[in-house]
Amino acid sequence: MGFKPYLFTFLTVLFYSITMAQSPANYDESKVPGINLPDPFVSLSGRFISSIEDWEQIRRPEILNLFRENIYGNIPNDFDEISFDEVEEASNPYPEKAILKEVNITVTRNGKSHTMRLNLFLPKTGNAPFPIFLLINHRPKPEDGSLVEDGFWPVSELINRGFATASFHGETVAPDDAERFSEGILDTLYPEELSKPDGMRTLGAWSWAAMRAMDYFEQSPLVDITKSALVGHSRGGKATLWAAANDTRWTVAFPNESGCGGAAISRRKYGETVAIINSKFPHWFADNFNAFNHQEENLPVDQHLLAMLFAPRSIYFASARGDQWADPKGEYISMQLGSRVYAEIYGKEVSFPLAFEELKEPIIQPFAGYHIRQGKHNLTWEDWEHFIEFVEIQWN
Ligand code: GTR
Repeated sequence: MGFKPYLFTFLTVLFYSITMAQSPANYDESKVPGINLPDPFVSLSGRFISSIEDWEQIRRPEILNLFRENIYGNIPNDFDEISFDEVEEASNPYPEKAILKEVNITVTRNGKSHTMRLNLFLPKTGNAPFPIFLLINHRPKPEDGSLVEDGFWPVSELINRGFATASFHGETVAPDDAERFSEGILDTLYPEELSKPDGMRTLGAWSWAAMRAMDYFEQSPLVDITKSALVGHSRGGKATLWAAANDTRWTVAFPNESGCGGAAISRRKYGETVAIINSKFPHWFADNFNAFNHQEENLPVDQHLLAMLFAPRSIYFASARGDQWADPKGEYISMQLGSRVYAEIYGKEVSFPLAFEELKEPIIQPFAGYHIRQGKHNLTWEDWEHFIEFVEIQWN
């Protein structure tokens, strides 16, 4: 057997990628590199952006496109047909106070179809149309067929407070699996995305699904989309950010503990890094994102710019003290910097004057908010309570 240089090169690269990706995460603030963030208010051609018109016509589309191309990939939005069919499969856990609608959303493109399931609860009392919270549920469907998970999707409490609420499971659109992720809408509806370096991957597919849910709400007389909030936890939080940055029909987004590739500033390299996430979850982001493994400083954007895409709608980030993997401080800084768009472009009073270390209470104000709670990485009723307080300020 002769010497095979290509095999040697392959093994060297493999070894290097594995060891580098496994280099331990940094949790030492003194080792966070000095960072130089892209300026939100200077366009790629060097134009200084200070008016709403320049922001909306030039800079916002430019930033959105940079995220698309380099990080999240496409969300193809063309299809031939969409239909909404109600089915009755699960039992309603709250028949006394809520109506359950199980909706099959079927999308057809080039003669092929995919059906996703949306579960919607509407209050039995009160007047339609109802404000809505949609949860992107990245967890597997419970085996016992139940729809609701205590705390994570607190349907009963949301109904008590007069909200409609819905969720879908990400796995029914794109499985959360590096081998099987295409066995959903990618293989069926958008196979050409698979060979593109900026092609849609799992997080993009979940974002696409949130848009199809919004298509349903938009035509429903029971849902008020001028009061619509998208919620997701962790990987679902990353998809929440990307979905609602693209789809301006959402009026508020709540990425909870979304961390790396979500709310946190990538250049801090604190906790999970771009190289770690791309090696553990190669199916989440566009292939182009790999170019920034260990080279976050070369990204043409950072996550504070994503927060800015919500203006003049509202955006709220949430962290947990026991979730250092997601870099809570990086999530907060991203909100502090991102919220500058409200003051500097839209002339609104929005500010986060406290340093991260000084935070004691949730910051709940018009347009932008943040909280950090005690405890571990999870989506809990405590998080939802603050989300409700926040929408009550935005929507009343
Ligand atoms: C972790 C991953 C995070 C986060 C989390 C989750 O393993 O590293 O980026 O998304 O999973 O989704 O709970």
